[in-house]
Amino acid sequence: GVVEARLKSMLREATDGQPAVTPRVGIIMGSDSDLPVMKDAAKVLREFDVPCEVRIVSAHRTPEWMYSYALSARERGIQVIIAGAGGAAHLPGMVAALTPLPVIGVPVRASTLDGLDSLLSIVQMPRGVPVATVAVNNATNAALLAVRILGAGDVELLSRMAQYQEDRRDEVLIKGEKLEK
Ligand code: RP5
Repeated sequence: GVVEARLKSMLREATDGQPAVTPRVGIIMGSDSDLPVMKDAAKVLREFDVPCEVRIVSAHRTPEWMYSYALSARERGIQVIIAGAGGAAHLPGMVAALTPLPVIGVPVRASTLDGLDSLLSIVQMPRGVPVATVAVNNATNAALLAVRILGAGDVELLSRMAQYQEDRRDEVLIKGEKLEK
């Protein structure tokens, strides 16, 4: 039926549908309702000229697709995965269990419990299967961390990160100066 066809096309996408530029970062999230938060990660990566792909991958609603995505990410050239989810946020941990790639988890604040549920679901991983967890809704930091990870083997990217930090510092200093006047 319709669902099977959709599932098949999604699974195919994980292996065939390669974009022209090989994405280095995979941004995935449990639901399209996570997109308003997770789009910040794509924005930061664009600023750093790091090619990424954005996909809805649900650990609970599309487990086969999650499995296929995580297992194929490495051979498709993905180097870091950013995974956002809310509530019973199992996606980042399950993906980390399936791939040797670094996984950064973004706890998304769901409608109840203020995101504490998401945070604890993502951060409390068992020894041996790490997920680098950022603050609730902080997809920006997830992308910045991905840039730093990639920067460890990419001098050009690391100097861009140093420049980014200088720019942030200058912003604060300029604001401080304005206050003093
Ligand atoms: C999680 O459940 C998603 O990551 C999302 O944060 C939350 C709610 O999803 P929807 O019911 O809005 O699709 O799986």
